[in-house]
Amino acid sequence: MPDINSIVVLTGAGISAESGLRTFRAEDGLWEDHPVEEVATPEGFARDPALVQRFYDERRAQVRAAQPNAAHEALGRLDREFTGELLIVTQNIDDLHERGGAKRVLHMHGESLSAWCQSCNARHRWEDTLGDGPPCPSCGEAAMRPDIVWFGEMPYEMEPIFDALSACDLFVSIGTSGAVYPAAGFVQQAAANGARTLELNLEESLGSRNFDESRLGPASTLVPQWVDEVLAR
Ligand code: BV8
Repeated sequence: MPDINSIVVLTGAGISAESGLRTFRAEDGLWEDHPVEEVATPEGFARDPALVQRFYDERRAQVRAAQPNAAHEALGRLDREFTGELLIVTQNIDDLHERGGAKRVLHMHGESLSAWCQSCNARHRWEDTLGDGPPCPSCGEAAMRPDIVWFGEMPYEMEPIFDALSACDLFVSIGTSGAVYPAAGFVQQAAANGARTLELNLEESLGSRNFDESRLGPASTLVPQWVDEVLAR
């Protein structure tokens, strides 16, 4: 197999499922009888800010109570020991990659533990609730929203992500259904630039046919195995 000098890993909710954090499409995809796609939008926030703040306050508390699992820790080991280029692009808003030891992580859909002031545009690490309208530490206004990329909003860090996809020789997708763009299109972008593509997922996804290889099973088993393979080369 050709040398591996540059890896891009894309992760989705499935990598955090075994840490007890709910995925989007496993259950009925509803929250308080609202479709998540409706809650996770600027329109949903404008229509009912208290409902959307409650949704994210609850998930922020769940993120803080969750622990990284063997898959997050294996990617932390890869980050420490792989001497080539590595970028972990996550669609997840939890901080389990960081707590699992990974450093080269980009949160393309924002972060649960970050608050974004709509009055002065400052962003703050935030571990508590936002629903009660706390004052922004920078400007004092009660105008902070979750620092999350909602449907219809531009994902973060797209330029460094596209650069990494153009340069990588291996693209690995872990725990994502391939339902949401532009993340779901990354595999084609990497393949078009000559990268090999590998999917590690519990079940076949919407994008499985786009991968050179698909391994089905829980991330906590598949990811440590794959990291061992890469580091043994
Ligand atoms: C954009 C943050 C424009 C929120 C999320 C019409 C109008 C407007 C936009 C669109 C439109 N039609 C299409 C679009 C684009 C839209 C989109 O793709 N919609 C979909 C619904 C069709 N995308 C956007 O709006 C994006 N922005 O397009 O901007 C633009 C773009 C470029 C340039 C200019 C303008 C923004 C999308 C971001 C939305 N925010 N999250 C929050 O977290 O609350 S999306 C959310 O769902 C997640 O972040 C994630 O990205 C996404 C998909 O979820 P997954 O992570 O894949 O989780 P899922 O449950 O689906 O799957 C889990 C998988 O894990 C399963 O396959 C399962 O088998 C597996 N699994 C389960 N357990 C395990 C496991 N695998 C391994 N081990 C296990 N134990």
